[in-house]
Amino acid sequence: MKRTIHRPQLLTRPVVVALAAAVVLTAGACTKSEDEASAAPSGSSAADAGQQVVTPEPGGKNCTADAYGAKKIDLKSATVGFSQSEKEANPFRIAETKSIKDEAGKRGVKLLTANAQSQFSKQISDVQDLLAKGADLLVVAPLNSDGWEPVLRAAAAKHVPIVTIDRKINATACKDYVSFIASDFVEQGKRAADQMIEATGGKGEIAILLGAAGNNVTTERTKGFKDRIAEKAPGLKVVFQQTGDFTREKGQQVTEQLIQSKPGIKGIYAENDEMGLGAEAALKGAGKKPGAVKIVTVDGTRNAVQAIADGWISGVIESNPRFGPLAFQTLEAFTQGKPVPQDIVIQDGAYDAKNARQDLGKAY
Ligand code: GZL
Repeated sequence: MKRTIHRPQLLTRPVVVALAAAVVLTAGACTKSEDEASAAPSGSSAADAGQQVVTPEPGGKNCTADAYGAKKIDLKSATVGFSQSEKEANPFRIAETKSIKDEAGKRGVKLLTANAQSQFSKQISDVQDLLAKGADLLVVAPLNSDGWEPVLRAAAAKHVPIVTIDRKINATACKDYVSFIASDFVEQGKRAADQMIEATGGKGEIAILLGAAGNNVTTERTKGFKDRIAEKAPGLKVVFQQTGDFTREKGQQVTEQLIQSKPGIKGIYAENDEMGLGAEAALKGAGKKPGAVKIVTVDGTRNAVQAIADGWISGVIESNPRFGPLAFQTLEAFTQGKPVPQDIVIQDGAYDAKNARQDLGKAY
């Protein structure tokens, strides 16, 4: 699916959840006006609260409860099951889970939660368990893209609709799942490449700390980055790439190996902040000074944005994990019989030396 995305200014976003709601709700010719659909938190724009902004996709396909074969449900009296993929050691996951819980609480919706602790087999059994406990609707943050068939069959047998957030599952929209809400990860990779080109002057040897294998985020962030480098800075050569599994510990270990084998490395593209912070620790341990090796990462966690202010990281592309409002708006519209977009692409900001200090409060 072609994903078009606006390139937002550095975190100066248009508003917000009302737009998002309009996109989600008006897809079904909703009767609410934009400002009724979902107001930003009182006293501030949702952008200040870091809520997700949707990139309208007028030509996108929709899904309705009838087409999906879902039974009529009143969200207010329903039980929603949330399956989280990775352990809550990564601020991305902490913020993501908090956003889902906060939105359920705001709406007074009963929420059952499970965390797979980064083990795919556990995520499969977690979802089966949520179904057994009576979940009427599921929100799933998948660890992997493949292997979901058993869960999809079990949910379909119980007519339990699934909304997927963050990572994509290889299945059929509006049959196996209702809607997929996520960032544009190829675009994130391209924007990270732009920051790397700026930081390095477009010449020299660079390395990639790859995310975990088996999911679209890693493949798409890698593709976006490499395509952009090839297009804009052929003088930058990727001479090393290895997975750091999206963890700080592995990111540090791999970087320690990297600087042994490639002492002249000029830049490191870490496919998430945690690995980027691991790389920083490795460089510190090797006696390097801040900025000696240019680090660019993706997520937008507080620690990484602070590391920009401290000179260790050159740039961070945001990957906004606050899926709660959009996920529940999608469930609400869907259970009211309104068509919802099968693909909802959110916009992400970015941080660099120019805005890190002033926008630190928007990081998570
Ligand atoms: C991206 C998400 C990634 C984060 C990592 O949306 O799937 O998984 O970038 C996390 O921090 O491990």
